[in-house]
Amino acid sequence: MGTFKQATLVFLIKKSDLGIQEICLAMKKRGFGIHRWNGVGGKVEPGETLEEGAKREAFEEILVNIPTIEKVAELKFHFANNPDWDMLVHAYIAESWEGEPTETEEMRPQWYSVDSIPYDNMWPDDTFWLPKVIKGHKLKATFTLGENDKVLEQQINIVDTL
Ligand code: 6OG
Repeated sequence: MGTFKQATLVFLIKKSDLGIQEICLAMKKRGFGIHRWNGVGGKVEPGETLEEGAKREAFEEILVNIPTIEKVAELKFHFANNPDWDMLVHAYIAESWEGEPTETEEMRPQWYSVDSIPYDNMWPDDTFWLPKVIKGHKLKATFTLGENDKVLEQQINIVDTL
């Protein structure tokens, strides 16, 4: 097993009385996860908290300032063929922000209805855990990914608090 680097992942969301209706995904234009839709986020820098790192990345990647984020998942990813990539991802949602999500050199944001999330062009694990987050659950999950990022093993635990 490699060591688990810490990373963040943030989804802007629009809610109605019925729950989450829309989610802002961003197309990764370069680097790790290129050509996949995802939340915004990245590695945490020395001296910053997870939340500070999450907010910094949201500004760098889609130019929004986020006052408050809510943690919704802790995702442990083990890459069987590339243990160097192993990562513990802290995932958040944000219901309010300042500025419009804007394309940068790193990401191209787009709003999606929760009924038409482009799972075929996302990390293969997302199909297992993101629907639960959209339903309003919090969770801790572990995934092992193999060849072509295929999900080989998964365990998802719904939790009350994170
Ligand atoms: P940088 O290397 O760009 O940070 N990330 C994942 N996101 C999803 N949805 N599924 C995965 O399945 C992921 N693995 C990593 C966390 C990497 C960014 O990619 C996310 C970070 O936001 C394996 O700095």
